[in-house]
Amino acid sequence: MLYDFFLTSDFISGEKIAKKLNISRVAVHKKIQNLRKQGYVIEGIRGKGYRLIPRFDGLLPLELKLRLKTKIFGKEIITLESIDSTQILIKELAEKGFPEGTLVIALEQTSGKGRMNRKWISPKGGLWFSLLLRPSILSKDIYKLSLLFGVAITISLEHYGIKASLKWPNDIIINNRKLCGILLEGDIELDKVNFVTVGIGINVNFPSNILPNDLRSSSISIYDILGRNIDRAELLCKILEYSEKLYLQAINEGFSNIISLWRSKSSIFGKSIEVKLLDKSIKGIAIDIDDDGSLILNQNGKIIKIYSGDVIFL
Ligand code: BT5
Repeated sequence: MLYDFFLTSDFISGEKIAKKLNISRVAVHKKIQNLRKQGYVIEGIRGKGYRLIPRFDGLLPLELKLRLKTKIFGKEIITLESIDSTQILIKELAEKGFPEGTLVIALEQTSGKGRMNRKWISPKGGLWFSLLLRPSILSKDIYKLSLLFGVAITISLEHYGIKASLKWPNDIIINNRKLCGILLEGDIELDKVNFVTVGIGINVNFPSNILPNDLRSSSISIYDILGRNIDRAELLCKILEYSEKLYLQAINEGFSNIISLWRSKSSIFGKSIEVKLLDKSIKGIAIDIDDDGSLILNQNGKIIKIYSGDVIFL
């Protein structure tokens, strides 16, 4: 593949490329124009050859596809410089019939979405993406998928020496500050799951103090923790690889391993918490998550199960 030649930062002559690919110089030129049309910046200097100018931090489709060791996740990749929300585009693609594993990445989002129409602030430097799934599972199992992705992201972060923990239902936190949010949206008819879109936002290469004032004390970024930028493409590949592994396992064998991995990576148990539901809030001690993914709470001796809500540590 032509792109392989550009994986080093050196110039490579058109002649060399033509010889290696066994094509004409004109064909090389055409292929280069084609890559440029896809958003790659390829410098061409007479007498020296061509050189790729890294622009999207390795997040362009061809670069990712070369690194990604997955079968399904990332089958189709679309990378955009800016978008309102990757969740909106992935839903449109799902409705058009794009395959399971389609991935939309944006370098920034101007209108990122959280749950219940809340905003997700998505400046440049973060990792903002949405993945399309067409799982053959029952609709009641859908939200266990957000536990699955939480586990996969937490394991991926360990590779950088980052010990994050999972906060039910969908947050990844460090020192009680939010590093990552997961948004799962399903298209369901009766009990049939047509598709699920998984939106993941991780604060990576920016200090969290650039976020709006009201988020500064409640958010954290990888940059805050490590004091340096990391290769977002590498992190994304790890997340996709781990999550695909867990996903295939869940589809074939059920979610029991994911639930127990989630338990081992959560810091919520034994803590006094308040769970905000739509119309009320409940205080109690978090005991466990059930095999169906719900939160088990001890409210003054009464054991209750909660299926959705926001947890605040007291
Ligand atoms: C979530 O919602 O945590 C899900 C966030 C999913 C974002 C991804 S990015 C790619 C994809 N495309 C999208 O448009 N969305 C997904 P929720 O649990 O409702 O949390 C939202 C709350 O988190 C907000 O109300 C803020 O308080 C806080 N928040 C917003 N932006 C943040 C950020 N960058 N870092 C930490 N906290 C943030």
